[in-house]
Amino acid sequence: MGECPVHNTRTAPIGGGGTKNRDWWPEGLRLNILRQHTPISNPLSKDFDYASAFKSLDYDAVKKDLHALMTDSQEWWPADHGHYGGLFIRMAWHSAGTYRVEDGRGGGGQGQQRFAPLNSWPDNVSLDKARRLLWPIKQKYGNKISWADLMLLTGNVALESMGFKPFGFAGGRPDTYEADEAVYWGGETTWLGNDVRYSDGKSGAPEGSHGVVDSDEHKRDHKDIHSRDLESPIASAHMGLIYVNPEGPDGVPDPVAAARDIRTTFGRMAMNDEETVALIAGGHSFGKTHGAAPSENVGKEPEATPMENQGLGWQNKHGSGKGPDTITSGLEVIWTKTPNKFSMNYLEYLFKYDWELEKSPAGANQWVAKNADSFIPDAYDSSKTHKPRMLTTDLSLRFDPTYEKISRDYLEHPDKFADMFARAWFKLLHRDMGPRARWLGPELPSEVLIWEDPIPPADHPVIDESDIADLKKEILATGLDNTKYITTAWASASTFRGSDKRGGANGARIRLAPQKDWEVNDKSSLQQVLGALDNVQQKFNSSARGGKKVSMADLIVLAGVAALEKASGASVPFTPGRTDATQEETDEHSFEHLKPHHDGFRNYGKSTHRVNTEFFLVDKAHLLELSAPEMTVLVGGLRTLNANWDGSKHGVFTKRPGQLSNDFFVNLLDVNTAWKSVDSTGEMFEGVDRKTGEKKWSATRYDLVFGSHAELRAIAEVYAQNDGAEKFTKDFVAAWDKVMNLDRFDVH
Ligand code: HEB
Repeated sequence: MGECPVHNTRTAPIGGGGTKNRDWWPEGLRLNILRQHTPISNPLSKDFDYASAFKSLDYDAVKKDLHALMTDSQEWWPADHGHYGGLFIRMAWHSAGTYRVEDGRGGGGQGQQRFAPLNSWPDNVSLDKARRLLWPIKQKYGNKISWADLMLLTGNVALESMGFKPFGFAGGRPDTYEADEAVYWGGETTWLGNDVRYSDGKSGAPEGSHGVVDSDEHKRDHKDIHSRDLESPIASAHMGLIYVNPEGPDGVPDPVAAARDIRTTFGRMAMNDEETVALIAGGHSFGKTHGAAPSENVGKEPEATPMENQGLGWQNKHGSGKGPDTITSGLEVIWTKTPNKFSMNYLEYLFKYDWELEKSPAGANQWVAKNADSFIPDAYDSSKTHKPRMLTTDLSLRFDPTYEKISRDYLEHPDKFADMFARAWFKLLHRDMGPRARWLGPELPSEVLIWEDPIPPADHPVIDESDIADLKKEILATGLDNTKYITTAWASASTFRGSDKRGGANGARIRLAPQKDWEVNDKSSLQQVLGALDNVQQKFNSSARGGKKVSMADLIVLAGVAALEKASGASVPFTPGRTDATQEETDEHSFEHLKPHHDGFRNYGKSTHRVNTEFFLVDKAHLLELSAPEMTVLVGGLRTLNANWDGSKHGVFTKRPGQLSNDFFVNLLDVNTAWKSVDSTGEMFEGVDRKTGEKKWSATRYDLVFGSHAELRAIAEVYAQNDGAEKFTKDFVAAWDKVMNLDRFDVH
């Protein structure tokens, strides 16, 4: 009986095994994120529609089963204080809490907590048990409720079950069936590392953090705490954590420095100070933490645990390995006297007691109430009690001056606290769902929230085929350079991000701040387009057309369609029905996160010290839910349409700019052109005739990657071939139409 040798696919002589391109050329551009979540990885049939399946769900029955489960303690994983509520709230919060507003990725919308790396993150210890406890309910209701919805709904029901009234709930999150490779979680190669995400390499708290905090001693101003730059778009302080280290920055138990990290990370999740305090205080009004013994007792995470454990990781050798012997975070804290019932205890105790640093049984930094009686019930042994305890990050809510004001206000105004917690929790769970058109179920709140990026319903009949034909004529008769209609339509629609379903052409927010002022939208040309379309709109809307009106959002897209038809000779589909949002319906600050810093489709932006230009193109294509061929055909076509953001000629490899053609591909792949880099940064290139040396073209990395990258070149060849022109036009029009309608959840 020998030891099992080390097996891994790096060396395995099997399909998919061996040293791969990623190993040979770790710096190479990979297109893999454009190939995810295709029907090939989805076991449900192609015509399965989650929205209709959810509508047929007996929602009340699921909720009833969830309520029953809360107190149905299972021998294999017993419930603390006889209630699973705390565990389930943490599961839902960790599911949704990976969301970050900067790129809209992460979040609970795909049920990704089931897959690596999230299923195995050090912050997600024991949540494998929470999901397994839910399996009988998932099994019972099948495809009518996704894991993504079920996990979040369970968090909501947990709150209800413990006496807190949530703001509402919406279903409508279809599951994915493979690990999402698109999210940048950080560049670190060790769990809990943070050596890459802070540019200045700074970590932790200032010197001299001490062991006792009372009302004044520990209070310091923000300016005493050095800032540290968390790289974008990350929203957590360590690899493998949802937000921050509970013991304090890099383990240093300093509540004020911890507040700084909380503010940064929760801010990245789109939460302000009021929401942040409400979430932490509300969340930690329930449940307990688990650190019965040192973490050496704990085995491998789910992804690496031996097969016989069936995906249940972190096998615990300490005592029974469960119940009172559970080791999750390594901290051992019960915040309130009624961990399975909502109360104001958390905020009360936070201010009532002075706090003394201690070590948990697992050796982690935590705080115990000085001079307090021991009155908090043990989770399992009714003869035992505990003193109130807190995490370093809990004390942040008192010792950070701004958080303190908010916390005291909540303590004095329980209704305000409850209202803010309910709203922030709802936002947490729904932030990445996109517009209300995607929200399903009987528990939608009627109040419209600004972070929904609301779009008003149409208050007039929608334009029909003959209106559309007339409007196209009117648009083309304005005499404006058609290219401007194409870039504006693109600018309007391409803010969409499939990650959190924000942005897009609907609402015509390109007329509004901040979008109208973005550099990439070339203000003067945008204003010309909007002015011209305004005239068309006024004329149409004041004519007697049976009350029909055309929105600016529709007109912007239609102008792109008309211009493209003229430039291509092809007919381009158009789906009307968009409406216009107002400035009041637009959260300027939040919209700023949609601002493109790079848009390779319009040849905008270049390399940063961490990322090469062409990688940004793939990133953007992913947010636009494009495949590699769609990305390719769009870039090539837009170049011939002369649609660069600043009107430059880079990549415009054609003698007939403004006309849609496959010239970009034909000329890029022409072997008679020799390319050379013409700037020190490697961003700009010049193509010359090999024989005469005459300059033919100029190009950026966005352009040349379609000839240099072997897989993109293979696609480019298809469009450059003699039999490629017709296919090119057809594919371009289809991809264009797809982008224009990405946000039309109202029609598809
Ligand atoms: Fe929390 C728990 C941390 C926030 C809810 N938390 C917990 C813990 C920790 C933490 C460490 C423990 C785990 C174990 O089991 O051991 N948090 C934390 C932090 C933060 C938080 C650091 C930031 C600052 N939370 C939070 C929020 C929420 C929560 C926001 C919601 C809303 N948590 C929670 C709960 C719990 C916890 C419910 C309990 C669990 C149980 O009971 O199991």
